[in-house]
Amino acid sequence: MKKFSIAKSRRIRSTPYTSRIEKQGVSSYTVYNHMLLPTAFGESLEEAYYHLKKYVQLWDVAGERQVEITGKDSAKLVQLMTCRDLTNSKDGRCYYCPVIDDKGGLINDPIVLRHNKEKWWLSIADSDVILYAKGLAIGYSLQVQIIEPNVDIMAIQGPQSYPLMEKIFGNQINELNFFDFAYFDFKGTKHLIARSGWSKQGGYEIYVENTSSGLELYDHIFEVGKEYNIRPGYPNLIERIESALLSCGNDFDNNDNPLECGFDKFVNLDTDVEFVGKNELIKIQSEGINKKLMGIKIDSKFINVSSSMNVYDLNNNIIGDLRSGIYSPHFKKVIGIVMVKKPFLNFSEVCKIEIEGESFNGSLCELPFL
Ligand code: THG
Repeated sequence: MKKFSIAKSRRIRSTPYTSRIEKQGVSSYTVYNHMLLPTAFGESLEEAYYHLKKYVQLWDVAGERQVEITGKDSAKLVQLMTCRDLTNSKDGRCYYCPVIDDKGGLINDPIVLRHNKEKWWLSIADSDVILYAKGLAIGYSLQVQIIEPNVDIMAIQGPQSYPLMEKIFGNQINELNFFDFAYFDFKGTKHLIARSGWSKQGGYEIYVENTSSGLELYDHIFEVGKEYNIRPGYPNLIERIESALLSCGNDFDNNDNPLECGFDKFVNLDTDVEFVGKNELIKIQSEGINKKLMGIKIDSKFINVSSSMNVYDLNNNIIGDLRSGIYSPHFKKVIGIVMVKKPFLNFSEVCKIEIEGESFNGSLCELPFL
């Protein structure tokens, strides 16, 4: 596949770490929330995958922007946006929350951070959630302030992130459970650190609000991290598909609802909370879904997914569309995420897909793969 360079401009925002990663050899970018997100450092995706599973990486994921909602009605607005019941949510906790519209269609799948009842961050995937939040606040006459604060996340991912972060922040950091967050001191500046990240290899995310301290911390992490074989990295396509971490805009979009995407445990329809699209989701739940995200394993060594690819049965009926896929070293075949149409949800026969002009056999499976 031909490669193209990216034309930078103010619209495609750099991050505070861009100059750092460019010195460290970043070789390609994508754009996420109108911001640069690294996708390679000269090495192959597979090399980066093995490294991530064994050591530790620092990722510039500043593109995971925060929508900050504060004020008297902030809890009400956050709840209006998500089908996950946040009534019993706690300060200092993260919540993975589907954001949906009035038709039940997915808008985003942020991590919601509850600072307190009147201060929330939505750590968003790639869509303009802030505009939706502002529209709802206007429509419902809510007393809230909505901004995109200067918060730039660096993720520390991989098994060696634990000893590395302990060395830098002390053993108090070990008290963070998965999806907890708290503030930790680095040379006199407090940084919000959550135990989270877009991999299943363990780690943390540092929500940097003070850029100059953040850059000093960035350099310090690489200095201390030498001993743990740290490298600059980025969300890894192989690892995230093996782990079935869904990607908004790739695996689902506004034409899909959370029940079709396996977000059932984050869809709370039995409580009396008010959110946009609730009646629609109740209707969908009672009538049943028309399609569902599933896994696929394909007897191929390669695939390059840059748009939906049809998956067929042996009679050339379209079973569904493949939305992400990559060769998996673990399964020794291509694995992917497919939106399967209703008649085929229990399909257990051989299916087919065309990759670069050649037909390959595959089989559907439930998610997650592992
Ligand atoms: N970290 C932060 N912000 C983000 C992401 C992130 N914003 C964009 C994007 N990633 C949002 N999407 C996800 C998807 C999955 C998870 C987090 C963010 C995730 N899921 C766990 C899982 O599926 O096992 C846990 C979900 C749960 O059980 O609560 O971590 O990565 N800051």
